[in-house]
Amino acid sequence: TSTKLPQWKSDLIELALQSGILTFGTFTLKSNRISPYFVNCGLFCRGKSIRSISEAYAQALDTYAKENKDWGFDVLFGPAYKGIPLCATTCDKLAGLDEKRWGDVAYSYNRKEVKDHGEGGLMVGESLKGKRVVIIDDVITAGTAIREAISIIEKQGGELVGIIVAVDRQEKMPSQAEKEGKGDDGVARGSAIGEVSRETGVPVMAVLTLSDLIVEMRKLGREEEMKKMEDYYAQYKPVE
Ligand code: OMP
Repeated sequence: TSTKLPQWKSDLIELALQSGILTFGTFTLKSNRISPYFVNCGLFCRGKSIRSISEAYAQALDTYAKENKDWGFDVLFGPAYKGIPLCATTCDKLAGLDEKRWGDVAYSYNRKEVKDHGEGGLMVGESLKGKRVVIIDDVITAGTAIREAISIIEKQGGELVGIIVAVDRQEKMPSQAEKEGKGDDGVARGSAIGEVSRETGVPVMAVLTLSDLIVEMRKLGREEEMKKMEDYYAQYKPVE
């Protein structure tokens, strides 16, 4: 982790620091792991920050599509709640990048509670049935949240073709014992992102990785926090 980041990544990480999106302390994660840093994408809530992150997602998707000519998608699915503004704003940015190519891509999200009146149901926005769907989500750690989103797409009859997150924390899969709250077993395992990609056969893209965050923290001279991130990375580092 000694490489230089492109300017847009540095800018995005600095914005995340200023906005409290990337914070430091002691955080218990969904996976029960205790992390010295946390990424709260719900705080991409000001005009300039939601604009930056949605532009970054759109750029990443557009770049992937240019590099893989037979790849494309019809719907950007943002799992509730944090995926909701992300799918809508990224859809808008895609249309802005290339309306001919992306202008008909729609967004969709689920409700956490099924609505029993009006149009009813679990889903809002474009139907997923028979569509090529990309999941847009905030952070991937152990892959649990992404798996829930995948199962919604399956139930709705969509075809998953890709996954994109803002931050890949670059962590290994949890063991069964760890899932049950018994702590890390210290055994080497593959990455959450790699495992999800292998299981589904679709690309899992990330705008930023933990390595990127560490590089930027070093550049900013925030040695203490950088060291804690490096130690955490060493503990949960995946093997490929
Ligand atoms: P997994 O389900 O273990 O992949 O964890 C990802 C989810 O945890 C995200 O969708 C978030 O809800 C939450 N999370 C963050 O938002 N930021 C973090 O830095 C870490 C987590 C987390 O709990 O792992």
